[in-house]
Amino acid sequence: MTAPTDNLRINGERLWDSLMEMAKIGPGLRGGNNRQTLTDADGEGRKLFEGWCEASGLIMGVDKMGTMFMTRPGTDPAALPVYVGSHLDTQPTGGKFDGVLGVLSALEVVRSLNDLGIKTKHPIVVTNWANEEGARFAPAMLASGVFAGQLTLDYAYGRKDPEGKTYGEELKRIGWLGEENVGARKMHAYLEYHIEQGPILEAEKKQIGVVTHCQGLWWLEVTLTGKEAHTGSTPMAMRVNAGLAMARIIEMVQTVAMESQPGAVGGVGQVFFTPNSRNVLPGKVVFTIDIRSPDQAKLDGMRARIEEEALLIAAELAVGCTIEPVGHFDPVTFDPVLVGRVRSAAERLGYSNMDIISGAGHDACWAAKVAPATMIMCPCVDGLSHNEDETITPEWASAGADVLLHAVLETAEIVG
Ligand code: HGY
Ligand code: MN
Ligand code: MN
Repeated sequence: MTAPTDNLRINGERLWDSLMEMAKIGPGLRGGNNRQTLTDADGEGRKLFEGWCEASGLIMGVDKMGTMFMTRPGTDPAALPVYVGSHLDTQPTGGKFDGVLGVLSALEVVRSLNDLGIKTKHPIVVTNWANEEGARFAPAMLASGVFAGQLTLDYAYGRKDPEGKTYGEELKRIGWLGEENVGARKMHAYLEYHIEQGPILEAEKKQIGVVTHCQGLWWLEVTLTGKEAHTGSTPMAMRVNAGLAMARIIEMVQTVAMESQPGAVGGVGQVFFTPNSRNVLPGKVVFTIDIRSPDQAKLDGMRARIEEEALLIAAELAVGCTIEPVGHFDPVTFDPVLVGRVRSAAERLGYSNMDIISGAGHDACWAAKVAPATMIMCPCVDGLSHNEDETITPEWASAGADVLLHAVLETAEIVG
């Protein structure tokens, strides 16, 4: 017996056009995007998104972290809203779909409901979380972390980019400092659609990832203090070599991650040398270790071992070493009821699907602290993301958005 809504689909062409339109803002050097948080490009992307939402009859609210909440009213104003979204900010060499697919698919759900004249009991709020990436202002998921009460507004405002500009200053500068208190909004549920950013769905030939969990994360910022000296005239035995200590620590992180298999990753993506001159041994090296695992004990065990061994490595080279956690969340279990709705929607729509654990972190990880939350994923070509070559197909994009439409409808409750 099919329900009248079983055949509902979003408008895939309109979704793809919107994705390509947004991709024109903050272009990267190789076809991807560089629309980093609170840059002018971010501001431009926000304006485009705001205009589209206005044209769809949505009412905008912005909080003190700059997160955008675009509301489609429900029939029951007392009913808590269903929030649906992701992020429009990108990595410096980001792709066109990371985050953006989730925000614009949420808007496409609203556009489709408007086309079909469908009303829902609960309001639906299309959400663009500020600073999901944490590329310019660490940590990742900063705004959703404040929203979920895991980080303070003052801490967030004080976060600095590599040029020393603070989040608070830049938010004011681009004109997106909202008035709403962060976290004052209460959610009936939160759903996020996102590209997998890994190779599993494509390899398994599945169209939909039913996301049951997200692995936990530590970002450990290591500061090594060596002695600036001439790289030519300083004898090897006289060197206090912070660069060498960094290299040995990065090698150790790789070893710890490999010895913690299965279900563990570790690596370093960002390093700063001071004075960063070719013929000066660095006086200071600052780098961030990124370790993750879906297993709490394994994640914390990796952190403890890496901190202990890093201090030993530095001591052997007489290099000063401090380690500060600058990002963290525990492994997340998403809401089983919402996960079930995603799975049954994919089945009903005839989309191949499998349960999956998210390798990347998402705003849904913090939203899950304050409301029932879950995610939907689509494959990406070669599992590639955080790379300008990040690619999905229009068919993959639409399939996930169709599942999002059905999961949102079931959660927001169709009226009439
Ligand atoms: O780091 C992450 O997992 C996400 O891309 N911010
Ligand atoms: Mn993302
Ligand atoms: Mn990302």
